[in-house]
Amino acid sequence: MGGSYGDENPIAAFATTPGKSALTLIRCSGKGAIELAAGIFSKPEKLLNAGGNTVVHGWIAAFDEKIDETLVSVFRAPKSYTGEDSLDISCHGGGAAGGGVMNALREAGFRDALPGEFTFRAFMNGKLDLTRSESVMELVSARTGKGRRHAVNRLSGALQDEINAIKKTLATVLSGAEMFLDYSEDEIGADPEEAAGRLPGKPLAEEALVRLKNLASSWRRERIYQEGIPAAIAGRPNAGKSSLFNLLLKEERSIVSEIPGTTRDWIEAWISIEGVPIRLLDTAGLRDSGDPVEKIGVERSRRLLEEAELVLYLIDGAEGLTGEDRVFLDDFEKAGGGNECTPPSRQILILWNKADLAPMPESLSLAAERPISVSAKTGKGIPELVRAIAGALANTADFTAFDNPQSAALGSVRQKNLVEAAVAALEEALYLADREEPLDLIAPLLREALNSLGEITGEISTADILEEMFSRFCVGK
Ligand SMILES: Nc1nc2c(ncn2[C@@H]2O[C@H](COP(=O)(O)OP(=O)(O)OP(=O)(O)O)[C@@H](O)[C@H]2O)c(=O)[nH]1
Ligand SMILES: [Mg+2]
Repeated sequence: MGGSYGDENPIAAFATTPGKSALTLIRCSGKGAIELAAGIFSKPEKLLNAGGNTVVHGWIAAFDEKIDETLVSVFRAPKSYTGEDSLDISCHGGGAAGGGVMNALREAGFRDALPGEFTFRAFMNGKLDLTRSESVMELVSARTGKGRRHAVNRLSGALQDEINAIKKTLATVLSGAEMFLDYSEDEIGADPEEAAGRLPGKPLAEEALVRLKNLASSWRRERIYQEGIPAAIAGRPNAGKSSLFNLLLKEERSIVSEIPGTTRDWIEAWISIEGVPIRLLDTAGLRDSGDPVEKIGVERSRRLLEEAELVLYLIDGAEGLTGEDRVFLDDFEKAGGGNECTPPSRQILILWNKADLAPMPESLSLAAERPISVSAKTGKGIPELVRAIAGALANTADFTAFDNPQSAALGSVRQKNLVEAAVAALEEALYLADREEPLDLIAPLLREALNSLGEITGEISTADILEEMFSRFCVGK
C-alpha cells in the first residue's frame, strides 16, 4: 500500500537496524493504530483499554500462529512523539522475529513508513519546529560526543529560541515602520518629508543583524561536526602512508607492503581528534607510473588532495628528501597554501617518517617549519603529530566558541541559506535607512528577512520543501 507524507494512515517501521541483537523495536503511529494492533494481539482488550504511557505484555499472532512475544508501549494522542496514537513494539532481535511482526502489522492494515515520516508527523502536529526536527536526524548520525552535544543543543530548542528572539525584534521594527507608513501623515502628525527614511527602531534592526551574522558564521564549525574535516595522507610510494593511516585508525585497514605502489585506490575512514571528526584518506603514492591502473590511482589522489582541508605529507626518511617531494611541496604552496596576508585555505603538515631507520637531519626545514619526526612502525612521534593536527584544526575553525553548549548555532545548509537570505535583506534595508530612503522601500525588505526566518523554524513552509527535507531522514525516525 503506497502512502504520502501528510496523510494520517497508520504507519509502521523498524526503529532499530534488523540484525543479531537482543531486541528489535518496531514503531507504529497513526489514526486507529492501537485498534489495528489489537487485532493481531493475544490480549486485545488489554491493549484497547491501556492508558497512555503504559506497557502491555503479550503475543503478536497472525496467519494462525504465534509470531513473537512482545512488550508493547502504548502512547495516546496527543502525548506521543508524533502527537498521534502510537505503539513501540519490542520484539526479539534478529531479522526473523521483527520481520514476522512487520508482516503481521502490514496484514493488519499498517503501511510502511516513509523516511522521516514519524518526525514529519511530529512537526505537522506542532510537537517540534523544523530546527528541532532536523536535529533529530543530526543526532542519529552524530559520529562523536561533541557532534551529539551540538545536535542535542538544537533538539533542546537553542536555535529555535534564538531565531524566535531575532524574529521578535525584527517584527517590532517592521510594525513600527508600517505604523509610520499608515499614520504618519494624519494621525501622528509628523511631516512626511521629515519622517522619510527615519527607520524607527533602527538600533534594534542593527542588533538583529549582528545576531544573524553570528549564526551564519556558526555553520562553518557545525558543518565540520556533521561532515568531518577531509584530511589526506600523501607522499611518494612506499613512504609509509598506509602504515600511518592504520596507526591513526588503530586498525589494519589499508594494505601495507614493501612494494611501492601498493595502494591503488583511496581508502576513507573516520577518526576523532580531540572530539573533532576527521575523514582520513589514504591515497596512492604520487609518482609517474607506466602502469595504467596505478596511473588512475595517482590521478584520483591528486584530485582528493585538492579537496582535502588538511594534508599530511610523508617524506620517506629511509630515502631522504627527494626532488619529487620538493616539487609537491612547492606546488602546494603556490596553489593556495596561504601567505602572511591570507590564511591558508588548506593546511599541510610535513612528516619525516621511518625515523626509526633514519633520523631527521638536524638542519632540515621546509616551508619555514621543521617537519614532525614520526615512525609509523614504532609509533614514535605520534602524540606530537596528534597535537599538531589538533593545532591545525584550530586554525581551520574556531572551536572554542563551539564548546559552549548554550550557544545557538546552525545545523544544516538549508538553515544557513535562509539565514544568509535574511542577512542580505536586512543589510539592504539598513543601507536604505542610512540613505534616508522612504520607509515603503524598507518595510518589504524587513518582511523578506522575517519570512526567511519563518522558513527556518517552519512557520512558513511549502509541502515540497518539507517532503524534500524529511525524505532524507532514515526510515523509522
Ligand atoms: N622501519 C619502518 N618501516 C616503515 C615505516 N612506515 C612504513 N614502513 C614500511 O614501509 C613499507 C611501505 O609502507 P606502506 O605503508 O605500505 O607505504 P605507502 O606509502 O602506503 O606505499 P604505497 O601504497 O605503495 O604508496 C612497508 O614495508 C612498511 O612496513 C616506519 O616508520 N619505519
Ligand atoms: Mg599505501
